[in-house]
Amino acid sequence: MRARAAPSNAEIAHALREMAWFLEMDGVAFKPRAYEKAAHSVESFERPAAALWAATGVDGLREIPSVGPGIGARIEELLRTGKIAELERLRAATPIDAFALAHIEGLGPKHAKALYEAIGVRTPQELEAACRAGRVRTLPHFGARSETKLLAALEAWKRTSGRHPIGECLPLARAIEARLRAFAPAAQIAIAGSLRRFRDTIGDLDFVAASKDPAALTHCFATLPEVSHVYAHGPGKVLVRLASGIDADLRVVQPGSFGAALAYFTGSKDHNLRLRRIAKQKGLKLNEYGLFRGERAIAGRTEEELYAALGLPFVPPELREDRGEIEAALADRLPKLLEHGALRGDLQIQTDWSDGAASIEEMVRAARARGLEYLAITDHTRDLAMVRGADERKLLQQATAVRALDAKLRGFRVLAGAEVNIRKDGSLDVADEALETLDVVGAAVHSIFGQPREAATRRLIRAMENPHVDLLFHPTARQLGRREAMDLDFDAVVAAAKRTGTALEIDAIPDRLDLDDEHARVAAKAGVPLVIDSDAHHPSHLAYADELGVPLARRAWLGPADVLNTRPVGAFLAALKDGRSRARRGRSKADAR
Ligand code: DGT
Ligand code: CA
Ligand code: CA
Ligand code: ZN
Repeated sequence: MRARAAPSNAEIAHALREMAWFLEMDGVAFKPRAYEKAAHSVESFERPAAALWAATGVDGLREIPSVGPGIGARIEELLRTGKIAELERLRAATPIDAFALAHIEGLGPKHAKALYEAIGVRTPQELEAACRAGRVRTLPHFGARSETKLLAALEAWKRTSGRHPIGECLPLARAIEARLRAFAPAAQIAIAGSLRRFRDTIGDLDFVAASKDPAALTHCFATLPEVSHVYAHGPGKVLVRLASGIDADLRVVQPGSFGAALAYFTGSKDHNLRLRRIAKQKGLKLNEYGLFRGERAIAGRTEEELYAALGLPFVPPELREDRGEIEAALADRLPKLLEHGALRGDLQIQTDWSDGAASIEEMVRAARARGLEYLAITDHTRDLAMVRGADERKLLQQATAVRALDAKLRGFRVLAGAEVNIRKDGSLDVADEALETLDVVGAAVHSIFGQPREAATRRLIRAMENPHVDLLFHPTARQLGRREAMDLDFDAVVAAAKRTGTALEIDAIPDRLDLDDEHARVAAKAGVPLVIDSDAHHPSHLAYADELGVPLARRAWLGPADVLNTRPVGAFLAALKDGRSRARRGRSKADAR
């Protein structure tokens, strides 16, 4: 038996979100939004809420933005008792799987309640059955159309459920890795599997270790505070479930096999298969213990040694998907990939002028502390009134504030920008005259995601044809595990980006990761420039660009030359200007026709 681990910030945020959902279901005013906001800031708060509370009680919790006395008391209750009584009561009153249903795109809390009360739907599975039986279309406020939409949303949910967004897995895995290291400083320990390859969703966490005392290490792993259940515990192998609902396994091998085990459990399976075939052609045998000629191991201590013995250069984990990397390695033509630390600027930043948590100054300070050289402030515009999106007047006012700050800074540039909304027909929510005055204009879709392919494609192309638009932000508008990418003729989008000199964004905020690796690779292959942004709404979010965006770009085979914000600010702005004049030439040609 082990004492209950204190709820992590992620678990607290989870409970607060569920509160928000249930309260909204009951039609309570204002409170749901307050819980939602608090959940967001708890999640992104640097220090564990449990530690704040342990140090200074409920007052300590109020250091977290958006946590007032009411919500602070709820968090304290959760920390003290492991439960929130009101949440338990709400759950009991409407016994539905709120968390799963909340992940169905287009199904709000009120709809979920109506479905439960009318036909007893409690889970996504029951919802699907009801839709298929045609029972949803007969309900008031639901029609045949919403039934079709719900079925599509359920398909999207099924495709990703059981997999976990990388943004959730990476901090968790790193924390576990650090615990194992602290426990066994002499051992070699590594994260493997899809997480080491930086796939955007992760089935389970894989750890590989080499140690002279495997039993001690497997025991440490099985008794980690994050573990809620041990499926299997053998010599050199442990499979567990973590409290967060994610499975994890650890293999421990002898030091002479560490590289071979790491390569094997990093995968992907397809990449491994190709390696084994190459070994076979050389009369060798490859497995998780090493590369063998007969009984004798000829490599296995490190991955480098293993690839070299196969006659290959080292293949970076992000490329190991059998998407051409084996052929490239055989020809010694692996791409020179973007490296961590290569990004000099960040072009999508929200501040407290719209839905960001911090001021322009605070975001700039945090960016400098990270070693960035420039930042574009791109708050939301008019159509996003809910988050106080700016009209032309407010935009110009903000641009003036940005430029005043910029004039005071030495060795850092802050650029005036905006994240303008792309309307249904591809027009923008801000007049050209106002955009003209900005340094960086990103355009993005924030609503009406379900258009047919042709209309959606035309919509993005029209937005890019505006000569003031420099960047297309989160181009497919997907949300990981929640909303599918828009149905687009992506080749046509890429061609238009090229023609209009528009850069496409890799938005590295964990719930988007948009473009994804495959789309980004297509764009770069076509010669379209990319940018990698954090989409930060909080100073701590600035880390996403390097932490998740760079590996994603590596999975897309991108090098530094493919990414505009690896350039110093002068060269970056020159590239945008060049893009604008290209779009203008395109436009005047169209006018002449
Ligand atoms: P995931 O967990 O679904 O996100 O993806 P992975 O790649 O982490 O897959 P996982 O956890 O099933 O296994 C980790 C690695 O172990 C996998 O990438 C390759 C290796 N592996 C597992 N099972 C097999 C197998 O049957 N054959 C081969 N060649 N490799 C395997
Ligand atoms: Ca895995
Ligand atoms: Ca696994
Ligand atoms: Zn935003």
